[in-house]
Order: sequence, then C-alpha cells, then structure tokens
Amino acid sequence: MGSKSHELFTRAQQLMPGGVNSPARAFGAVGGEPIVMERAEGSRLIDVDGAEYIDYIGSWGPMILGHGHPHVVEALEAAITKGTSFGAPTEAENQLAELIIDAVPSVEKVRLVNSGTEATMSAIRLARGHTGRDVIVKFAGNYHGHVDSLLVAAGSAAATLGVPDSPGVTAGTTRDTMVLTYNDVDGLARAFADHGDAIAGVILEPVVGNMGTVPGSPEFLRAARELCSQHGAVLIFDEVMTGFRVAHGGAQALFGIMPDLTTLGKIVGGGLPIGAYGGKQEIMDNVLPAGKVFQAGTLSGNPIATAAGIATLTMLRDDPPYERLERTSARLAVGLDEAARTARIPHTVRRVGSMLTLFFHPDPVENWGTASQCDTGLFAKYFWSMLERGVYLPCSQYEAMFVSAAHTDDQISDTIDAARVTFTKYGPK
Ligand code: KE4
Repeated sequence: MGSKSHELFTRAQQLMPGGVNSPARAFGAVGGEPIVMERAEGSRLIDVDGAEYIDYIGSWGPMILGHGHPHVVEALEAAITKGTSFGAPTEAENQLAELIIDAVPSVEKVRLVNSGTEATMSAIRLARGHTGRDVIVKFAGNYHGHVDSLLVAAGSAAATLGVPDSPGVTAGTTRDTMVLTYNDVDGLARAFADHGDAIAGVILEPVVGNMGTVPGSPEFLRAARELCSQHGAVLIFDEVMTGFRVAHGGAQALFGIMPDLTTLGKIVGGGLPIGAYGGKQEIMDNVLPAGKVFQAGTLSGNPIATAAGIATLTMLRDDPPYERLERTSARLAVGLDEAARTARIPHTVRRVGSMLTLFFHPDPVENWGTASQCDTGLFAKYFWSMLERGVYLPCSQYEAMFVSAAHTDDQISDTIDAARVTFTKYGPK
C-alpha cells in the first residue's frame, strides 16, 4: 500500500460510505485497504503511487478492448465537442441500437438505459407487464444488480419464495420472487408445475459471473427455454456480463438458445455508463411510449456514452478479438490450473471465453451450494500475494477474471509465474 493511496482512501472513508461508490471495490472479501488508481493503459492499471498492475477486472467487464483504446478516445473527443447531453433523440442512439440488434440474435428492438441494474429492473417490469403475472424466478448465486425485488435469498425450502437479502427491501417487494438452484432442471420443472400460471418470467445469467464463472448446462438452458415457452413466461438472459464478452452475439449465440428478452451493460458502453434491454418486438412494444409499461431516464442514450459504445461495438464487429481472447484465456486457465495442481492445492478452474475463475474447491462448481463452500481464506491469501507481484485480480472468489485484447503473452506468462510462487508458498507442505 503506497502512502498517497492510503491517505486518499482514509479521506474517502470520511466522504463516502466505506470510501467507495460500489461495495465490490471495497476489498471486503479479501481484507485490507483498496488501492486508489490514477490511470489505466491497455491491460495495465497504475495507482496513485506509481505502482503498475496487470488488470484482470477490466472495470468488472467493460474493458474487453483494454483501457484507453485509441478508437474509443477519438470517438469521445469528437463527441464531446458537440455537447454532452441533449435530452432529445440523436443519430448515435440509432447507431448503437443497430449495432446491438445486428449482433445479438434474439434482439429485434432495444431500449438504452444507464446501468445493468436499470436494464434488469426494466426487463422484469416488462415481463410482468407483458404477461399480467407477478412471479419472477431467479437463481441463487446469480446477481442482476441492486434491483429491490431481486435482492433476495431463498425463502423457506418448500415455497422458495424470496425473503429480503438487504435492510430496506420489504417483504412485499420480494414476495413475488422465487429463488431456485442454478443448473437444477428438476427444481425448475417443479416450480413451473406448481406455479406455472403465476410465473411472469425467469431471469438468469447464461454464464454466471457472480458466483465465479459457472456456465449454465445445455440441459438447464434448454429446459428454461422450453418451460417458459410451454407456460407463456418470459425468458430473460441477463447478459450484462456475457454480452459481447463470451462471443460477439453473447452467450445466446454461443449456446444457440434464444431468450425472449436480453439485458446488457458493461461492454456496450465501452466503459461509459450504459445498460440496455431488448428482445422480441411484440414484447418490447409494450414499453412506453409505444406501450404502457413505464420506464424513463434523463441520460439514457446520451451522446458521450453512446459514442464510446458505438466505437467499442464497431471494433468488436469489424476486427473481432475472440479468437485471440480464446487463446490467451485458455493459456492462462491451463497455467493457473497446473500451478495449483503442482502445489497440491484443491481447486477447479472454470472458463468461458475470456471470463474465468479459479475456485478453491476440489469439485466442479455448478451452483451456489458448491461455490459457497470454497476456501475464501485461501483466496484472500492468493489475492494479496498476486497483488504484491503486480497482478490485480477481482477481489472476491465470487467474481470472474477478465482477459482483454490488450493482454500480452508475456503478461499471461508473468501471471502464471506469480501464481506458481503464490501456490508454492500456500500449498500443503
Ligand atoms: P450494474 O448496475 O453494476 O451496471 O450492473 C448490474 C449487473 C447486472 N447483471 C450482471 C450479470 C452483473 O454482473 C451486474 C454487475 N456486476 C458487478 C460485478 N459482478 C458489478 C461490480 C459492482 O457492483 O461494482
């Protein structure tokens, strides 16, 4: 910890709750004090004391091209001279909407918002408005932003109806949220058998990033699709993290399963605040002013954020980095796996494209029940040892690492070397 970082973070704690503007950054799961960053370039973060790190959070997903990509910077410089926000329609919104619709197979119409949370909040409201039903099904270990009705833990085993997971969220808000087990086909089938005519929608991360990287099994994703179709419920893929990450068309393109609605964020804003929700025209045309489902936002689709999103999605379309990301990410995953195995540390590695997680658990992680058994104490030691060696990992066992197009082969090798040293230190003697 450098002295300027400590001084600034001490002051931050007097100004903002916990000194941060999002709890994920507070190092709560690994202990110690967050590091105050000054700037970022490509795949590197540089802190206020001048120390450099290989960056594997990439702003929690958005920075797939790396920080400060010239095309994004140019687009922002051009946009900012015309004004930052008009509160009126602009051509840029058409361009970003077209890039999303052309890329994401199930999306026919899209609404731009300002965050992933706004996207998921709006999508579940739309599912309820479209179907006239109340119940939303979600899965333990899936995170969809801080939407009141999705901040739930599994309720009593039988009903599995949600109970609030945060002070300030009322029982009334979560009463219509059902929490099931991810990758549990039978559990989902039973929920539809018992409550099918009340279920407005099912929301899931097709590849979970928020319990660590856990892909939905083909059987599970297919069952979700079929059961929603049979019972007239809306299938919502929360692709805020996987959209434009695991493939140009997201997880739905990778797995060939088409949801009714898709939520997006992170990469579609190129590092600026943008979320989006989209899907079948017949459903989207329920949204005000085309339809009656209310949703609005002062800065939705603003010229600066859309400029960064357009530049980013245009590059992902015209010069797709996915083959290179597959190579570098696979080498990283194999290297981490071998380093932990050599040190005889119980672990598993899960990876989909350029998002991956090393779990300190001996068995494959398929759901929250297994994920929650990870050795998070060992993860904290791993995190700090890697940080001391210039590798900045996500500060929780339950987050995904992200590899960007800017990560070099040498940086991947350096990361694996740092892991070898770390695991030798912390492995069984
Ligand atoms: P935002 O409101 O943070 O833009 O998006 C919420 C969200 C929705 N859906 C998924 C699948 C997400 O992963 C997220 C946000 N992800 C977290 C990291 N796991 C953001 C980090 C943070 O909260 O600071």
